[in-house]
Amino acid sequence: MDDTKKIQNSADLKLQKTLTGKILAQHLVKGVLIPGEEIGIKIDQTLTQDATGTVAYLEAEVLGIDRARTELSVSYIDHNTLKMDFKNADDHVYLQSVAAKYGLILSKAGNGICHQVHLERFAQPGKTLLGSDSHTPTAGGIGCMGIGAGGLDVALAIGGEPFFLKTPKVIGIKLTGKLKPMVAAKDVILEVLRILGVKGGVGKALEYFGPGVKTLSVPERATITNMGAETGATTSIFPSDEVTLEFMRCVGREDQWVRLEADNDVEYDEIIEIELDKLVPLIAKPHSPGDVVPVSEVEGTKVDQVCIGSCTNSSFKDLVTAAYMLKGKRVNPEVSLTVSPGSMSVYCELAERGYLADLIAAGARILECTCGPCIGQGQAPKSGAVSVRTFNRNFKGRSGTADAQVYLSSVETAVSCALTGVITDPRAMGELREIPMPEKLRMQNALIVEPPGREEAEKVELIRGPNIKPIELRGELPEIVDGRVLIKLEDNISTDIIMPAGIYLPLRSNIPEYAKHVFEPADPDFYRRAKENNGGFVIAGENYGQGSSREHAALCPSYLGVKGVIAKSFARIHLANLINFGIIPLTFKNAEDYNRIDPDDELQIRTADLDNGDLVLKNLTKGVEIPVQHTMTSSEVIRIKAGGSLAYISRSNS
Ligand code: MIC
Ligand code: SF4
Repeated sequence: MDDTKKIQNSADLKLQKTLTGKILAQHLVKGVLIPGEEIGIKIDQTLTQDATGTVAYLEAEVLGIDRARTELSVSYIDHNTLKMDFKNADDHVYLQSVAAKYGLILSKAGNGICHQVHLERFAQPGKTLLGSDSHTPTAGGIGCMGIGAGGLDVALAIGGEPFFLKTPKVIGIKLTGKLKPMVAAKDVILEVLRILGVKGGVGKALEYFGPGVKTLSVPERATITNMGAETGATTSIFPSDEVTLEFMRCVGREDQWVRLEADNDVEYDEIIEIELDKLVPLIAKPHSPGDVVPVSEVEGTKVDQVCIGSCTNSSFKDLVTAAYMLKGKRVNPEVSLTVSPGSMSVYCELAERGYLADLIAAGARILECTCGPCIGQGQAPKSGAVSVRTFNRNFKGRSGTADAQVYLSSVETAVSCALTGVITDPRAMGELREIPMPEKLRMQNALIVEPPGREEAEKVELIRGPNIKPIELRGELPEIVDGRVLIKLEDNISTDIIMPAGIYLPLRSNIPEYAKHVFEPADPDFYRRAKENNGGFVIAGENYGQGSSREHAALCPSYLGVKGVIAKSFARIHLANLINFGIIPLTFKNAEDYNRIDPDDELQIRTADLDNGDLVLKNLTKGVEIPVQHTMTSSEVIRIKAGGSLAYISRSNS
């Protein structure tokens, strides 16, 4: 055996003792499990949501996919539910027709937030789940490997193709002790974010272990795995144990339970230890989920708005916690409090047990079971407002108000703020009674539509309203790729800056219209300049494209002719999306070369040079050559030269 092989085998063995490695190994169809190496894995389940789903299914049409080949695929409608005009309504009808034709389960608007519903009804320990939403790792709370991806990757997985990813390193997060009263699972993940920051998880999986694990219920674990996405991690996962079994019994799926955990002699690439009993209530300050401090540090700040819900904190336990704290009290008159239940099952249970009445009587405004304010769909704060939210993202402007100050906290902290009108450490509010979990959470089926059988499905016509425009394919790269620098950006640019959501969500299935808003929060003139220059380049700092999985953040710039992004580093999902839509992703070999490029400079690279990982970027304006590199595999280089994966696959199929 040669040396490289020996090293490979030992890396392989080490990884396979982790829970992450075990699930990857069971699903491996291509490559070797060595951190950093590309592998292909079989996907058991997929999920899409409407804001990414319409385009994913339009792409599935381009790819000629006719029927889901997964064990289970679900299409959720939970982001764009307000239907201010025909656009969203048309999208919903399209999604319903797609679900019937392709054999997908449809979760209609009002049924709940995709990750909450998936956790309750479908996620299974040991399975792989690919979702066109960055918070798909929520399913890790039940021991299911959830990974977020662009819609094209999900469409391919629906068609039975493997999903390709770089094998992650595994960080073991050891939990010891038990949380003190008024300290919540949300504080655990805020602590992880305080330690790792918003890019510390890139290329890694976060795997929880240790004696503290059994003190956390599945929904609490899911809060933690959900927000692991904010570290940039590929996935986050908890073992499947008796607590998992108890949850699966509660939702009527105990037959799907299997025990899963890492081996006793597991060796993680890195270990972070969190003593649960030492944790204090934490809060992420504006405008980054990674800017975490103890609540006590910002105590007394006046609060205008509190929002409870989102895929991070909308479980039965979360909302009963809110109801207990609010019962018989009154929300501070200067605060507007909203509550969005995570699923219809949670909502009904709250109603049946009287908790809903407690929330309403205290002055909480109950919103639909959807993403709502989290994605800027309503409840935009007043100008300059302070909003405390139990959500996972507080990027500037995401709430719909550019100068709002959004803080992220646990339900306990958020309710304390709603009652007092200022940021308050929840421990000052007294102790919370033990929350009684229902023995059974009755699943509500009124808004779930099962697909018809194959024969019926063949007769289904896809219904496309006038706002749904076909996806255009990009042409092959010319020999020389050149153009102007259209914009130069700093570190940690989120997809909310590249392709804002909020009021523009109804344009998700209309790329020509949506593209008019590319980079609008950073530079409202970008669209005009991109058009005038016939595209060009984007220069960025570290962690470019952090946040959502929305492929529109690549698809729309690609539509405007953006040719390449040269950054200090990229976020995982966005990098894949750039390749899918033909935008060349390059990084500086020397980070300080970022300073050798200015807006409007004329840049040039040779397409043939992409065959090497290292290449030269010419800055023709400044007369300098800048060494840059890429991490694309040889097959990704072929695809980018063809105008991106979508263009490549669809031309190869025809
Ligand atoms: C988000 O939280 O940013 C979203 C909206 O859920 C996105 C998906 C999208 O943009 O549609 C995500 O997290 O991937
Ligand atoms: Fe919806 Fe917010 Fe969760 Fe994204 S983060 S899926 S917008 S609730």
